[in-house]
Amino acid sequence: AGAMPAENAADFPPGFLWGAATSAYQIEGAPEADGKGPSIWDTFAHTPGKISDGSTGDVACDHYHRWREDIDLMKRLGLQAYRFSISWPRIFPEGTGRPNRRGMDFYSRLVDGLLEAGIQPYATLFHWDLPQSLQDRFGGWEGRETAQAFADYAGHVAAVLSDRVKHFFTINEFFTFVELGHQIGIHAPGLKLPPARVNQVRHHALLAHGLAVQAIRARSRRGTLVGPAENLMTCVPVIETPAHVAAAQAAMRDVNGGYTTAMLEGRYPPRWLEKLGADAPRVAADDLGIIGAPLDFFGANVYAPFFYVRAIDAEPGYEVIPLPETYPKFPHSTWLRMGPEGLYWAVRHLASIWNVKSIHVTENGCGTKDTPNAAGEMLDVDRIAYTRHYLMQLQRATAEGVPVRSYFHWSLMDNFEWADGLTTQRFGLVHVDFDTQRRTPKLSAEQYREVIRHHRVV
Ligand code: GBH
Repeated sequence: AGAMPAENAADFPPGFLWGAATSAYQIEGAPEADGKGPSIWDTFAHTPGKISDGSTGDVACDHYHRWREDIDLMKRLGLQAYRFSISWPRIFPEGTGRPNRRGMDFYSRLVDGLLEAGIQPYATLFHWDLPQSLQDRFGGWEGRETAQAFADYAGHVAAVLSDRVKHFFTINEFFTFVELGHQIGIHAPGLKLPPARVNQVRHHALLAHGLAVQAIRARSRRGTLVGPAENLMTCVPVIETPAHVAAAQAAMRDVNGGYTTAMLEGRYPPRWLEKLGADAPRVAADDLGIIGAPLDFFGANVYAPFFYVRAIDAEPGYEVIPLPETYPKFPHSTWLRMGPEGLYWAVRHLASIWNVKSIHVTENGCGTKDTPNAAGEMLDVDRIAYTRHYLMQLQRATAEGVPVRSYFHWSLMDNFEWADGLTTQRFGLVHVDFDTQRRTPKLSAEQYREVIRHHRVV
């Protein structure tokens, strides 16, 4: 027993919150209920050939009707917080105009149910399900009007919910819907625009975030907190010495130049603009001030690191090195790989480069197949190992004083994994049988419950 670690050495800080995350289109179903308008994801998923297994989000987890049962699931896991997203076309069926009371009531009931269960609600305002009408009328994010429409919607939601919801995330993962939706075309709206137009889309999305921060502050209760939920492209110093760490910081600011750096510095870094050249976006006089408005917190979705980085003498003082091949790729994903130290560096960089004072890990998790064994159990040891290793890195960060307030596992339950559909890979702690809607906690759910109970990695 003499060799046991100190009693509290592995603990997370007091008050650190444990949660799980989902998003509206991925779990709700009920695309026409209570006056909801169509979103670009309804349209995209119904376009033949876009979703690998031919599925859609028409039913998904049927959470719109089963939310009470799902809150019970959260209770059984011991969750202290739940991050969900609000479907914009449920609130404004055409993106603008008169709010749809019945759509809002759904989220109002959900929030009440969470609070009754002792679970803190964290609401994301945009997780990619843009009202189709905005796509049709303004060219979606190509139109500056969409940024203003988003702010009006965000302000309305905050006015209604901020008596009960304290944390609002503006936009989830700019990079994914901008690049995958408008450049590569594998996400809604499925466009392959030339660079100048993609850059304008990106700028409007950032502007939407900034305008929404203003609108939420103007219309919510005092004490309401707002920030983005962004997937950082995390640069890991190849060796942890001051020179390589500084090189990784410089690389970090450049590779995240179009998103995180713009929000946290209120400017596009010079090397980023240089790279865009003549394709740089049109930027109105006040835009970067709006985009760079001070935030209450930063939400980071972290799945894998992007690069290793080393210091070199030549300009720009750093060199990007591919990740080790021994950090395996997840077999059912094109992009997901192991790389736990990415979580440590993501949050450390936020605090050390940009002096962020409050960080939420808004997503972290992995996609697997999860076939039941003969006894019907899901022994998802890949998820267990993934979570353990990433949490050990997060714990190190908190022990060093990096101000991380919470961790949200992606995802509470298996759901509609965008272009991969319902069945190609599953991200849930809880298995969902999409024929019967039966929910079955996987072994990783038991692990996560014990993490929460012990407030340390298990
Ligand atoms: C998150 O994105 C999403 O927020 C969530 O909705 C989703 O279900 C979950 O993760 C699992 O996928 O195609 O090579 O350009 C995950 C992070 C980062 C994944 C960017 C897609 C693009 C890789 N995303 N990545 S590539």
